[in-house]
Amino acid sequence: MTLQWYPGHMTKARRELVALLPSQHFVIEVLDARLPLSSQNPMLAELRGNKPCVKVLTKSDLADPAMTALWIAHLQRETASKVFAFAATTNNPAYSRKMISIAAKKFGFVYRLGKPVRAVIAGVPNVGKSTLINVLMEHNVAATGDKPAVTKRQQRVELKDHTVLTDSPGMMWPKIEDERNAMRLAFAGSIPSTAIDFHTTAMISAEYVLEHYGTVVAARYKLDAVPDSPAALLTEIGRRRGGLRAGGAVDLHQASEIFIHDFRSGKLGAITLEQPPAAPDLGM
Ligand SMILES: Nc1nc2c(ncn2[C@@H]2O[C@H](COP(=O)(O)OP(=O)(O)OP(=O)(O)O)[C@@H](O)[C@H]2O)c(=O)[nH]1
Ligand SMILES: [Mg+2]
Repeated sequence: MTLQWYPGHMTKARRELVALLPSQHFVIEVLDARLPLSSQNPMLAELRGNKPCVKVLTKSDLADPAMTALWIAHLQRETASKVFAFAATTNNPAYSRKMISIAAKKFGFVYRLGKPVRAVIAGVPNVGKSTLINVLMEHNVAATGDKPAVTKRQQRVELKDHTVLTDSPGMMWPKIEDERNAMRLAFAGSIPSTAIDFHTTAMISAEYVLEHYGTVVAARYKLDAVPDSPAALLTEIGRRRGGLRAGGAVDLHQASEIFIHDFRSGKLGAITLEQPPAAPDLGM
């Protein structure tokens, strides 16, 4: 299944980001902590060039904490001094405020009278960019929502410490090369329901989830054993929750929707969909 979603407004979002970037001191790239690799927009990396970047792994309350720690270490190690990575959750807004401030100082940007530090918040749709700006502002200034493409245009705000932040619309790129990356983005909700096939998305994602979090999934659906295949899992979910079609067949579409929804909302458990490459052995 090929999955492409690059509506016209994203061309405009890209153009506006290109126009804004030269005036920005650094970029705040928001990544979904459950898929820190797949939620990296390669177009953004290209546009950002050498500009310092804070990588914020949002929704960390929904991700596997051990994996998040590995990802932070990986991002920090990979990209040295121009990147500062941390994990964020709306459960701990003070931590996000502190880390952004530390990052700006680490990059050497401090407020001088009349010369604010400027940063743009960017990333793929629905990862929590506008939520982050609300957290940093300490009150709601940007619309948020549990679906992609809520933010339609850039929005500039000024923090108490005079940092000027710009929220930007979620951006995809014209062609997602790796089908599995596309599938993870769909599973996590960065691609709208109208553009995805629920059953295929659930089947492909369930394979990884069963392999790495099988017992968590079995507990969630009160199964006696870990199902031995994605199809078996969806059938069990369908039997228990999705209802049956006329003739007794399981409604797999409905079961897929339940599985996807349970993952997105965290009901499935704290799950991360991809692992960072192993750390190099330093022989110590
Ligand atoms: N559980 C949890 N949900 C979060 C967190 N941060 C954001 N969300 C939810 O994620 C959804 C998307 O948040 P937004 O801030 O609208 O995402 P966005 O990146 O601005 O999305 P677009 O503007 O559409 O690109 C909302 O339902 C938020 O409540 C978090 O730390 N934990
Ligand atoms: Mg937004």
